[in-house]
Amino acid sequence: MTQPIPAYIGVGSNLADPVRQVRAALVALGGLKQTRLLRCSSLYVSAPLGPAEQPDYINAVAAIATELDPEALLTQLQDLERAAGRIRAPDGLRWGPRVLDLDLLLYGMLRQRSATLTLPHPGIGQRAFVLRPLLEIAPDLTIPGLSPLEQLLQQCPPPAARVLDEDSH
Ligand code: ROI
Repeated sequence: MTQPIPAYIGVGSNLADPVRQVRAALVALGGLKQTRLLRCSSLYVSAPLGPAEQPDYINAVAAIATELDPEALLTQLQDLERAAGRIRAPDGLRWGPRVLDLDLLLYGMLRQRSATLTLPHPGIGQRAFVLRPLLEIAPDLTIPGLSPLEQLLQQCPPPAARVLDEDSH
């Protein structure tokens, strides 16, 4: 039996009722094989990073413990994206709106760079919509190769991220 590895998943949506999409994705992560859901952040709202002519995003981060290897976990995440109706855009439409985005942010302390998967996720240190929820559920986490979370967040460029007022949904 392999030892479960703690991993962090970034969840994002700005189409087709994003709050519902993100909540459903957090539940779905708990249902992945050989995987346990440890913690979920609050939901956060942020303006789009990338082209501005798209709706605001809802983001969250989940902590899981998984016996899947990183590539198998990535495949499972892509299956969930597809099940939610995500269509991978051709290259020209990079950074366009999406129904569901599941990013493998961290897999234990693993650092790797392959054609399919870079860990830690590139951009993790410059995105408030990842750092804020991560700080909420894992304040003491160290990202291999990067400064402490709090410091990264202070230096973070826009867009900012704020907690969603759950009462208004
Ligand atoms: N912008 C925000 N605010 N949140 C996201 O999750 C997000 N995801 C993306 C791009 C298009 C880069 N912009 C985003 O993939």
